[in-house]
Amino acid sequence: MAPRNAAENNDYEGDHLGLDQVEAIIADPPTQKRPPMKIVWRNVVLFAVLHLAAVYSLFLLPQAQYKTLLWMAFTYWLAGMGITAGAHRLWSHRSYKAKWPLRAFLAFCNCLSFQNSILEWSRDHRAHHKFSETDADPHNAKRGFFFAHVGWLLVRKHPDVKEKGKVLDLSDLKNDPIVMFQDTHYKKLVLLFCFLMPTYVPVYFWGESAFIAFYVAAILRFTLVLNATWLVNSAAHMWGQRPYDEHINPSENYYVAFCATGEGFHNYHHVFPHDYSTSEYGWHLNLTTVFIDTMHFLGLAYDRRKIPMDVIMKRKLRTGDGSHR
Ligand code: ST9
Ligand code: ZN
Ligand code: ZN
Repeated sequence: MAPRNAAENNDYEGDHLGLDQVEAIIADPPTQKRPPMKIVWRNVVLFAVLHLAAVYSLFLLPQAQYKTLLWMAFTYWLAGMGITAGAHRLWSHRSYKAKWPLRAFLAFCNCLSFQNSILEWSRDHRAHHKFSETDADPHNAKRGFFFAHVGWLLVRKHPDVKEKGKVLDLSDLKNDPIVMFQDTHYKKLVLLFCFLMPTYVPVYFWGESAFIAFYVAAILRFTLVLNATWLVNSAAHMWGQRPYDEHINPSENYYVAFCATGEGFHNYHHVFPHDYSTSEYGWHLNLTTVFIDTMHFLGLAYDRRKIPMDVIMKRKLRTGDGSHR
């Protein structure tokens, strides 16, 4: 079955700001002064150590067996699918539906990425879209590249995130037993799948040293996936073309799309957040769409939502920057 027309049943958001957002801003305009930031030193230290260890891992790459390098690439892709096809396109946006074996697989992949549980990730991401680039957006890109990239994980959240975030409806996530199981057992699952499993496989199956396997397949791969994801919040909110809406900051950034398995078409995504391809196009620089389409072929994914061409064209002509006409 072809992808479903997401414009049917009024179930897609074609505008950057919904009516409820405009009303919220009028009722409570953003304040210019922000409360002082409360730095979470534990996170600062942990992320600094992680990145130093990742740099150290780069020097170990020449000593790693080629199978370990392939394994690292494969686990990068698995962790990526847990975020892009899982937490993002399936659970945050409901841009397609998945049968339980696929949801279980994506929840497992999501543990490899260690980016907070699906429930927490999706809550923050829904806030990011609903209150985009205001203080209620957890990684508000108006606060600069560093804040949007990683700084937001090093400080307590702005009170608006918690206050305005209360209106978010998370009932669909709370009714998904796979999401709730992952949330309940999150720490153990992360230890097992983000760190132990990626280290154990190269040691057991092709005799790699545990030291190299840990640094390359766990630490370096984890740090690279984190930074590829963070680039969507930072670089893709700053640099690139804006063919769908020139009035918003999210941009079409092909470098980010490449690193983030298809998630760099961010101007399109903020205008049409319910499109399962997060892009006007299908498989172009978009391994995640290839994956979802393959799952659809296997009968595990269905009801993929796609914005019709005429809606996209009208929007480009009305609000785009002219770069894709
Ligand atoms: C990580 C996440 O890296 C990365 C996400 C990136 C998203 C990118 C999206 C782009 C599109 C997709 C691209 C994919 C590309 C993939 C490429 C792959 C190759 N709404 O959070 P707390 C309330 S994580 C409503 O503790 P603090 C709530 O009541 C890295 N309410 O705030 C909550 O209580 P509870 C690993 C909200 O204390 C309470 O506030 N993880 C919301 O200010 C407290 O929440 C870490 O390092 C909301 N949105 O602390 C952990 N938010 O939860 C880092 C909060 O009980 N995090 N509330 O319901 C922390 O340590 C803390 O969260 C903190 C803030 C210090 C940052
Ligand atoms: Zn965004
Ligand atoms: Zn999104």
